[in-house]
Amino acid sequence: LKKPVRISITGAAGQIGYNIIFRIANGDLLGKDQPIILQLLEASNKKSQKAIKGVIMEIEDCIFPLLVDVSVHENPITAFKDANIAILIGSFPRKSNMERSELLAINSSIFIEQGKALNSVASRDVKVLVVGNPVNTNTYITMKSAPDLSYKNFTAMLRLDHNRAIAKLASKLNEPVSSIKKVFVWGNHSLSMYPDYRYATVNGVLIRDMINNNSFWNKNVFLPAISRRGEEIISIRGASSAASAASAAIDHIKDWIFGTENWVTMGIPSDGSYNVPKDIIFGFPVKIKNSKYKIIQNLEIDKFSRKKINLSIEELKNEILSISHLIR
Ligand code: NAX
Repeated sequence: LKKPVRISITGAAGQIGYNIIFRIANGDLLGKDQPIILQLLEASNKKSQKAIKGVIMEIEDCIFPLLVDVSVHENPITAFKDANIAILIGSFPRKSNMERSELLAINSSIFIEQGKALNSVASRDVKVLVVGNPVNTNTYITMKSAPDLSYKNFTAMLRLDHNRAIAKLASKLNEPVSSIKKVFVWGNHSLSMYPDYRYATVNGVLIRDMINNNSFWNKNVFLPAISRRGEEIISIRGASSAASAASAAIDHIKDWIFGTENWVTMGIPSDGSYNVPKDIIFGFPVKIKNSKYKIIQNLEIDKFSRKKINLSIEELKNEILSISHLIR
């Protein structure tokens, strides 16, 4: 029998947590022959700790054969102990009257603490996926708070934006989602993101040729549709994306572990590629082999793309500037 894999999940009683836990326990992430141990972290307040106990009761009742053990924590030091995979979903939600800088400051205290805990107790090759917003900068803070772990252990979720871009192109072209390749999203998981289909193909044919290089559609329909998809779902469903976010997180980690020849989007610390300043967490197109991602190189950056990429860079530099005094 395989050795169980330890998976820590924060914000486990939240919407995304409630979706992802059951899929992971069912084997959707690591396969039907891989035993797992879940270590669930929730905020220490009474309400959250009570809610997570209810989730545990449901997990028990699912009698998942792969689930060897599940534990609840309010301290990241115990929650991340020996973790092989850590999915950081819990974060402080934005209140309507809150400035982005305030949100960043509150969240930085959460992710500094969690980064330090990962640094001291997680497995040295732990794969960390941060989902909680503002996700790029939360990932940066976590990474910088864990100096003994490689920067390559830390990633941010832009996969939902990536999947949304594929879904949109598939419906525009009336083709199955699986036939669409080489779409990806540059930058920050915010309105400044830049979904890029200049290289994308459907059954090997360049999509931009099929739609006559339609820059009007790109600028006025496609880009806003992807960057505003989250808001649109909130206004229609009455709650933010949860099942699709959980699904994207599974796609992200699965590809990271098992590899992919397809281009996928990961938020990763920049190595300076495409003039993105080193270390900032940025959405890049990658391929993955032996659990190591590699940025797709030598893509042409035209004037429009440069402008879009620079917008995300500037935004992220400002986010980091607003919290940098907290992490030194
Ligand atoms: P919920 O508010 O339903 O759940 C968040 C949970 O985190 C709550 O149960 C809360 O008690 C817990 N929590 C808060 N502080 C914590 C801490 N310090 N330690 C452990 N747990 C803590 O939010 P949900 O809809 O699940 O979304 C979670 C996060 O994902 C949000 O920040 C959201 O903005 C972000 N998202 C990111 C996406 C992405 O593409 N990167 C897309 C989906 C989602 O919007």
